[in-house]
Amino acid sequence: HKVGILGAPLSRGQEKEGVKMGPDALRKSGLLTALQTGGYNLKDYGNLTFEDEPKDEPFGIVKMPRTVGKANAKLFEAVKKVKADGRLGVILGGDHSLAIGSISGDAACHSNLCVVWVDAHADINTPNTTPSGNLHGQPMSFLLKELKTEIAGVPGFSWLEPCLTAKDIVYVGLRDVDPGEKDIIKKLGIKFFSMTDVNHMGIQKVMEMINDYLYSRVKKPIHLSFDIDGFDPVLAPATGTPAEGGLTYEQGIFVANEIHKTGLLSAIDLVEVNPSLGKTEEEITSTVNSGRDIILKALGYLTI
Ligand code: DIR
Ligand code: MN
Ligand code: MN
Ligand code: MN
Repeated sequence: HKVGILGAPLSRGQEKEGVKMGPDALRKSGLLTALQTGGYNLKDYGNLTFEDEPKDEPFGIVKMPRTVGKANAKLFEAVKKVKADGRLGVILGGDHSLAIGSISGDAACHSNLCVVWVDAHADINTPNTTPSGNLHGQPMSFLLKELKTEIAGVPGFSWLEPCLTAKDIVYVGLRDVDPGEKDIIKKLGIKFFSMTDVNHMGIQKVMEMINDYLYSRVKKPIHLSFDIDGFDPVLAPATGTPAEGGLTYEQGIFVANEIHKTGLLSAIDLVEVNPSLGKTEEEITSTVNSGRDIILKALGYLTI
């Protein structure tokens, strides 16, 4: 496999600075050496650098729109480059607003891209429904063609053309979804498997249904966008918005392995690892290593 690693220390999609240390923490976990030892053809594209835009006034209550927009434009170009080089993209975050640039860049090379979004949250608030104003709770609304009118006029995003339709995406692990998000998911008929669904039918059945729904009929490249808060906080506490009752280590690894087995993975985002929010060294290590293992599994790296 040809793999491209790209660090995206974006933090302005939410309010906890430490998430910009995510990429380096994941690098230090032995991710790259494992892949090299495993015989992968690896290229490290380094970490992008992002700067705050001057006078970045809120748009309505949406915070830092120009800064997040410009960072995503840069990431969009960088991911396009990784894909043009014929590599599977591994994007290390950074907060989840980076999915706007990452998925747009991936879709620019694969018009039929589909997305598996693992998260406690749906991240589909619009600038009109967002309760927090944080852009990491909104990336999906910037990516969906159906919601194009909802994001009109947000400064910093004039470069963006929505690349997905509602039927191209599936959620796994939802358990903290805002009322406005529920309305959108229902209205657009977006497929989701909440933690309640996972607990009732089992992760194996869930992945079978995702397979049937998304890519079994017509083979489509898959973008896996994995928010570390999809995991239970017992396992991954060092993250900005933890939510009780999440995926176990084994369930997360199962998701990653099922996606690997399709042979269709195009790129993976691993986001919201915030080392500064670990209360102990053990909490940091557990969070970072869980993220590292998701990436390794999705790439088919054998741990035995
Ligand atoms: C909440 C939290 N739905 C918001 N979102 C988070 O701010 O829109 N996304 N934490 O990861
Ligand atoms: Mn989340
Ligand atoms: Mn998220
Ligand atoms: Mn393989």
